[in-house]
Amino acid sequence: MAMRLPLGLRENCVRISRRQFIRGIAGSLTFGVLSRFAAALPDPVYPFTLVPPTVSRITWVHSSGKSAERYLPETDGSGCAFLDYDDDGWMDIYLVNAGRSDFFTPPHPLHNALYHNNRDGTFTDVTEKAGVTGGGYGMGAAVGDYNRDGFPDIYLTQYGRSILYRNNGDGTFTDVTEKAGVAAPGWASSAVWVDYDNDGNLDLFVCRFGDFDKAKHQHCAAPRLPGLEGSTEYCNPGVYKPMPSWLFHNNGDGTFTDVSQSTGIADNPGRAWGVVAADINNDGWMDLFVANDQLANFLYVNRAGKHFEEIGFTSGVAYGEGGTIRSGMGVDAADLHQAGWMDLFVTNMNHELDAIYRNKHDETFEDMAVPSGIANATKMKSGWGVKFFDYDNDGNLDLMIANGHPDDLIDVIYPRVTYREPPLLFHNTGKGLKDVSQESGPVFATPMASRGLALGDFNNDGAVDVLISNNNEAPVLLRNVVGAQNNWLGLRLVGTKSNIDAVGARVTYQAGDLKRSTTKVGGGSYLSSHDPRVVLGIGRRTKLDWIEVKWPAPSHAIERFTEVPLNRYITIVEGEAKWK
Ligand SMILES: [Ca+2]
Ligand SMILES: [Ca+2]
Ligand SMILES: [Ca+2]
Ligand SMILES: [Ca+2]
Repeated sequence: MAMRLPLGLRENCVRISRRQFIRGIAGSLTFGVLSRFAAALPDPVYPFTLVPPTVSRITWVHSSGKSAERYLPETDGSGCAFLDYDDDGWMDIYLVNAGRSDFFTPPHPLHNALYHNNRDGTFTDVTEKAGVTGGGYGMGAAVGDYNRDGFPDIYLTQYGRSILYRNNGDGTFTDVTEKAGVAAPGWASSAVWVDYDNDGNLDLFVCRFGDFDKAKHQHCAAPRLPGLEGSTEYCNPGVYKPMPSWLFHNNGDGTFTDVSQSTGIADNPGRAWGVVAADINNDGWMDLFVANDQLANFLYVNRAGKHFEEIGFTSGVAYGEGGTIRSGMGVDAADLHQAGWMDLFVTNMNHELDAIYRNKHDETFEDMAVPSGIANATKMKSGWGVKFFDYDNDGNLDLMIANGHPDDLIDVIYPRVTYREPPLLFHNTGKGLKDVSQESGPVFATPMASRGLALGDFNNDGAVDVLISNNNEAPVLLRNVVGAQNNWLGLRLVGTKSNIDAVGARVTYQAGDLKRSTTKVGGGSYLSSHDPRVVLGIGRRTKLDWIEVKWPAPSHAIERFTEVPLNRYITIVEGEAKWK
């Protein structure tokens, strides 16, 4: 298949090589000549550089099956994931494709892609051998070790029927969907693994979008504008009836029970796109924040593992300014303000503004989008994948958002909004988030039809890299080139009493004057899954005085470590009182 890189990135590859070329020349010149050279050609270090497919060997390209009828799923996928499927300590990559469905018959077989990390910056496609090709119209991936064997399993969400791939531990996977009972028939979007009832096993929450199939497809005529005569546009998702999401309880024996009804999840029909699991009220029970399209967002507060109370409206996270319904897509949660409470983020469409909700410690939130500058930066953009992470390892959480308008006719319909949009990068100055996209180089000036965004340190240098999946285009792998300039410690947390992936664990650390706390949330972003490791950044400080791991329920154990190394990954197994 021909490689279709987003247009701007072809140019960027050339620009990057030219800069590297100049660096090469400069290295061979005398110091005096070098300084004159440097003065003439300022060469800023941008935080992320594109790893082109010629280098990464990731040549897989997403095909959405775009049709003249403009069936809605065509423009909403697909997602991506970082996971270490062979447990060799190096993050591999999974990419989800569209495929056969009632509205789409691919002209040639489409498949998802599992890329093995060769530990030298290149990847090898091992999809066929691994047996994770998919086969339906794929949407997203949620990775979690549901059977606690040390090998991460993949839940592939699809339009039609989703698939649970159990990792066999030998480089292959088995489709165990039927036995497990997690098919979730309908249009599944994002999913998340989280232990909602604190029994130590990872349960599965699956977002469901509205009631759509080919027979229910609605025809939405494009506005009568020159060039669009007789065209169909992607309908506003609000035309499709909302449907409830699914919650599956992990029985611990390879099977799951659908508890959507008994836990109250089924009482709330939605058009769910993104989900993140985090304990928003610090009561030890993991809650769920769900973004809905053209509907109030849901905040499911977990009442002792028995019932989820949906408090989106009363908590202040359901709507935009003045009670407007927005097009929620991606979500994330983090203790941005270092107050010990989880704040929330939602990406929305152009003119709706993304939302950044500060936790007020009483099950209510305040949207800080305007005072934080998030509103201004996201005003004309349509956001999907989003994640908080400390990309420069200075100890302060930063933020990246993947963008792109869902309607491919929007450039004609609304001249100031574009179908392809560049991602946004926000740097945390210590006082707040600053939009640094403009000064962060070609990646953040390149329009893409982005959807998924996954975090993962693929080269194990402690600088967390980013994978962005684009609709009907090649994915984009971004290497972080600034994170390793600061000092860091990477943690792989392995739960024994608590869930093995340590979802919900909280790590507090001190390095001299710097004290920070970071929480392992479940999921977040859009249709995507992330490197399960936690990286603690300490800036230029040269020693970590101590780290403290608070394991999630049921143990709630707190373990403190004082003699820890820097600039490498270590593994901490719950209850072993030592790292390795
Ligand atoms: Ca690996
Ligand atoms: Ca497993
Ligand atoms: Ca809670
Ligand atoms: Ca930072």
